[in-house]
Amino acid sequence: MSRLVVVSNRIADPRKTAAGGLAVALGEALKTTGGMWFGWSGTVVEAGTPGEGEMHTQQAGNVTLATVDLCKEDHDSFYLGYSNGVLWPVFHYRLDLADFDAGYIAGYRRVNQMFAKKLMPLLKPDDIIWVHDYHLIPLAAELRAMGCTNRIGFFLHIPLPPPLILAAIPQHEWLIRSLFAYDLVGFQAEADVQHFARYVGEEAGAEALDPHHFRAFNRTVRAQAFPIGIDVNEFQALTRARESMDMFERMREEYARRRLLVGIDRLDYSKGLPHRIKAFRHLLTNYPENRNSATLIQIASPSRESVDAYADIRQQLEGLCGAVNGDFGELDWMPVRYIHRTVARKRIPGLCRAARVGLVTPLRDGMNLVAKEFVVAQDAADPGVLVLSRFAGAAEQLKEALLVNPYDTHGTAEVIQQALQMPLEERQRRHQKLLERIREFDVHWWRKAFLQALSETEPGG
Ligand code: ADQ
Repeated sequence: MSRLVVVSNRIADPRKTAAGGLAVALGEALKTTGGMWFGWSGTVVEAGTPGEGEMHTQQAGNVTLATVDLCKEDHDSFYLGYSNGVLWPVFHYRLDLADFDAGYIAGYRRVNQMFAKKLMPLLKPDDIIWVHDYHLIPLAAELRAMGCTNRIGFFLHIPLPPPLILAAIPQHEWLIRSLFAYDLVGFQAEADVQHFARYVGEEAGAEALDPHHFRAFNRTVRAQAFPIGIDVNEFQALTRARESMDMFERMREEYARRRLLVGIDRLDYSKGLPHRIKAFRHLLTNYPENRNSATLIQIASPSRESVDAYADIRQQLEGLCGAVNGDFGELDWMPVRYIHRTVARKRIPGLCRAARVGLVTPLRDGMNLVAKEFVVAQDAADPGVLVLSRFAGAAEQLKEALLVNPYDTHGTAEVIQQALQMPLEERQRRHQKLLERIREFDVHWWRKAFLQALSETEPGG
């Protein structure tokens, strides 16, 4: 059996169980065949030389963890700059937040070249290489330039926007040409595959050999949707564990006479948090029976705080939460409990289970795993209702959720009211359907489907 080599910007030690579902799934795949996980060490060296980074390897059972340090200049231009200041906003349709002029591209190329240079000598001829996410789009092209003929697959965790949005990135053509150095390119949703197909047809004059094979730049690539899932068994076990049950019971007691809504996100402008608070405000205004009752716990964990757009969204969100609390709060009731800290993963299922409604309303999201976790955490006998943005990749699969347009904050408030009033029988029916689909397309399905498709491609073709 071929060895698996996973490459991602951040890596997780598969021996540590605290890691989330994705790390567990990839760790498990690596353990099955033996393999290597390659990525950034997480260390930023203040005075390092650009394009140079010390490499560290350690053995975790039959998995080698190989990591490289980044110097500050590379971290600023590759990670904060091009990856999170250009690709992240544009791929989430936010051209207004992208910083195209800052010259970050050189750092992005330099770090991808360095990763390829460090990885190349570690590779064996029949290794299967699986590269993850927008930080590393040109990695296969760099490896190919060094003579690598292995099978290389790429999975994009975030959305791919339509051609005319992508075309706003000065290097758009180079980025998409880089994808043709892979044998398989996986996306989260069918919509992303369609955007890819349209881009290569309209901008690169490519030929679609069939719905999943595209020929351009003298290479053929297979492109397909592999919607990522969660580890359902792991999350159910987490739901039944003591920390989670304690959390559930405390919340149930505290909100016995009230209705709890939850939102759990990284504090990111793609997650639609200000829109969500506005919708919640409309709920209290338009449906006064929710006053002194409906309470929103919004956890927004700190993320990428040194990127300006993230500081702005935090300020905006805090203003909106404060205003709702000021206008509607009572001495013994605050409508919004906003928490800007990371909450331990072990407590999240209990919180979800205690909630009558889960609000997952991103303006754009590749998939959104919180939506799936919320469903799995519910008590099947008395389940809460998922209110889900139609612009999350998860909406293609989770049709029995209540789908909303998060930009329409009045419409969203109406749907939240519908969720709060949904009869038990309908809640059970929807929950059962959602759970079945989440279970069928779990994270193990995702990993196997992707690796199976990759192993069917012609290596280096
Ligand atoms: P993220 O944007 O980080 O991931 P998401 O899929 O919602 O988004 O969450 C990933 C994990 O982080 C989940 O397990 C969730 O429970 C956890 N998490 C989120 N907020 C948290 C908080 N405040 N406290 C504790 N844990 C929290 C990117 C893409 C997504 C895609 C994933 C996986 O943006 O669209 O679903 O990768 O491919």
